[in-house]
Amino acid sequence: MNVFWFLPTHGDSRYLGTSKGARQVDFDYLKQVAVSADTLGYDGVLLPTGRSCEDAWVAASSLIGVTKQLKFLVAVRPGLSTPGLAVRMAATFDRLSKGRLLINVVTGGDQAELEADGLHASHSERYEITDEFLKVWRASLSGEGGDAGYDFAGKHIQVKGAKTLYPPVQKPYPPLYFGGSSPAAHELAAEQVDVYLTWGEPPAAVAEKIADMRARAAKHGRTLKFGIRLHVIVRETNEEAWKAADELIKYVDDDLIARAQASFNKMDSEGQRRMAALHGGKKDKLEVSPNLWAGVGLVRGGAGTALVGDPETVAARMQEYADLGIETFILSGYPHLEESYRFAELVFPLLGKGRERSGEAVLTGPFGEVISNDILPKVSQS
Ligand code: FMN
Repeated sequence: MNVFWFLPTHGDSRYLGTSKGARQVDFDYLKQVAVSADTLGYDGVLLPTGRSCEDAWVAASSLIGVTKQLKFLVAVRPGLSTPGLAVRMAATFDRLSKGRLLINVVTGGDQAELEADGLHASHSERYEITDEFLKVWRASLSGEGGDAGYDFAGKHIQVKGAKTLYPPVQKPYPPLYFGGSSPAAHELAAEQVDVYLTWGEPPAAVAEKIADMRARAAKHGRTLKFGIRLHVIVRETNEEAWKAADELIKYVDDDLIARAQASFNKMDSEGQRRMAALHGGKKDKLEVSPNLWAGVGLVRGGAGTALVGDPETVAARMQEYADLGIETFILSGYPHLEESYRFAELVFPLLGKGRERSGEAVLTGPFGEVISNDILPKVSQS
């Protein structure tokens, strides 16, 4: 099981929908979250992309030097850059970080946002562009075309003699992750990506998606890996966890929910539509399957569900998804710094994760606050 955390480049807070308890997301804060994730033993961090975030590439690059093993899942938006530029950025990042880049291919589901960025294309055209972009991206990083370089003449993208003089560390290229729930997205992922990502839908819906993706991939003679993006609200008891979920949205009122949902409804993202359908814009029935809570999605676009419960419950729900074929869990909690610690402290031992458990960190001194010169903290058995 790979466990990733999330870098909150679009803001962070203790409560949703209010500036109360919010914090400045500047370099020092991102550095704290990244260093925490790295030292705690998370496998990687996801950086989102879009108008509402700091730029993912610049933010991730700034954090290479302060982290040691952490991988960066950085978004590429086909259509906003040429494949040649994207290839060079990826190869350089991978070289400078010594092989710590993962690519999240984000086609985008908000036409107005994309038009503001200069991309004028319908949902299906955007997937055509992504398809062509990835063909060029993969071929040129795989060295296709040899010394003469790679040529491609597509409907949207044409390149002549594409070459990568400074190749990435990971061969043939940093792994491609991808999320998208429309039929066009599934078809593209089946043919071209390495890891298919879904937002945190109930296990039965995730099982259907995985079955569909596996069947489509098989037609191309391929197999895929799978990942899920979820928030998590874990506390020592179930009761405390559900109380924390209520607290998280205590400043969210019906007016704010209606405005947020109206804004998300303008998008043409099938994934977003599926997220919104889970709660229907209402606060009264948010546990949409056991321990899966849709409260975050009332006012947050994209990933809108959280696993809620005590450590054993959360670990068991994760195992349920793992049994379906999910290998990578991309998690987050508010605020992201404290919750990265809380999750690692409470759930990593149950998952066999963490630096101490992997034998990477050898503890040579007392663990916990020393009580006096001759009394050390009791050694916990869990
Ligand atoms: N869309 C963004 O605009 N920015 C992101 O950072 C982003 N990250 C995503 C992460 C995950 C795990 C998933 C599943 C989706 C993400 N998306 C993001 C949305 C998809 O990339 C996709 O563009 C959108 O869902 C529209 O495609 P669809 O209609 O096929 O669902």
